[in-house]
Amino acid sequence: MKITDARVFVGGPGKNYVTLKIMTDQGVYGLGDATLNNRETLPAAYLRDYLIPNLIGKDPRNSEDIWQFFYRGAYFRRGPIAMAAFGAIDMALWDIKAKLAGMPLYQLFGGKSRDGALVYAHATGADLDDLMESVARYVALGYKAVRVQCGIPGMPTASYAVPEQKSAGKDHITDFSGIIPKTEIWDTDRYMRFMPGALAEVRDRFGPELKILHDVHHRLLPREAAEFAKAVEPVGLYWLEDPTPAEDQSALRLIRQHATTPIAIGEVFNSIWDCNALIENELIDFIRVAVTYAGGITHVKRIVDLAALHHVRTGFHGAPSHSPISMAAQHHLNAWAPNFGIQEYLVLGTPACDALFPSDHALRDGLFHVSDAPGLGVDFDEDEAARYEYAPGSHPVVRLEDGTMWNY
Ligand code: CS2
Ligand code: MG
Repeated sequence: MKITDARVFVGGPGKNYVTLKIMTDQGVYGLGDATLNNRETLPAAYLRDYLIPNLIGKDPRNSEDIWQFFYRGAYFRRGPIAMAAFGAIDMALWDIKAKLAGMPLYQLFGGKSRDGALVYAHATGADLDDLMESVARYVALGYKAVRVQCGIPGMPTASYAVPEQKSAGKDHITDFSGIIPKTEIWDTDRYMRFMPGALAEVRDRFGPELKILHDVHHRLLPREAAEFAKAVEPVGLYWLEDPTPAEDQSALRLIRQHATTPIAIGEVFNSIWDCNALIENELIDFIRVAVTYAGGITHVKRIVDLAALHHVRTGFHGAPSHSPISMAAQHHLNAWAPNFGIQEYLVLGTPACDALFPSDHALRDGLFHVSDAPGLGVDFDEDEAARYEYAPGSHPVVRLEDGTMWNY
């Protein structure tokens, strides 16, 4: 069996999805997602200019050797651009393999460990009242877990994932449009004074059953993160996410020394080497890697298996930048993983997105039910794709009030 062609499509409804389609001489094709948020043209170029010419003629069933060929052959290893490009190829080859087997992908991992996989939604508000309405809306929709972000009184601008104005019942998605980044102003003291109490009020309002998550988004120093994690212990968070930048994996020791609040880290990681110390030293409770950013299914499965040895559960990233293709790959891993925790899930299901990526995956009562169709269980409509083109975007930048650059 041979790969005969592969094509890359950049674009989609409100997002620059980077979709890879790999064709074979047996007519079976596979789909992959190389969407690196706000740097989409880079993995697309890597695929078109370097990787696809080396794919043609290869046997698509040899997904491990192909992964090793690209990873070891790159010489300059790892990094989000390369691993997103490898990730798309890897997803597509697993899609082909499962289609050849006539099975949904999770069967090739070892079958189902659960029927429905727990997901969490994003609640947010410009202020506490606005946030409470947002949480109530998701609870009413049947979500059992909700991430909670709130505007901070006195903060000069809106903070991470918080609307400038009251959201008034609308979902808030960060505006990444334009190549020149918007600037957020951050003040840790105001955040530290307000946010623990806000989380406690959500707990008081919605009771002990609701799983409450919060994303610090890399904004605190390790000591501040330890203080915050201790302050919110009584809230009983499901997790505290990215409390401090985790390039310094050992910095997380300080949090563990002072608090029992569960810690989730990993969405910015692109290889097992970014998180092996966090996992092996049991400094985190959830690993947040994304199949696209971390080299695809083959590499993420290695991370999941390492995590399982150390009581670390999965909590795969699921921001709107991930197309239904990589989300499908994650849903299949979620169905299988013995150490599954939770899946971040922002409703992609707009009619335009469903038309571009038809699938019968389903969310019911806060649980995600993966498709039993062969392969990933998602397709790609090239006619629909022709309607979209690339639109440059950029993450906001964050500065402290004195102008010092900080972490977005
Ligand atoms: C966030 C992400 O979903 C999350 O947990 O951290 O949405 C993150 O802000 C974006 O992926 C950045 O591109
Ligand atoms: Mg996050």
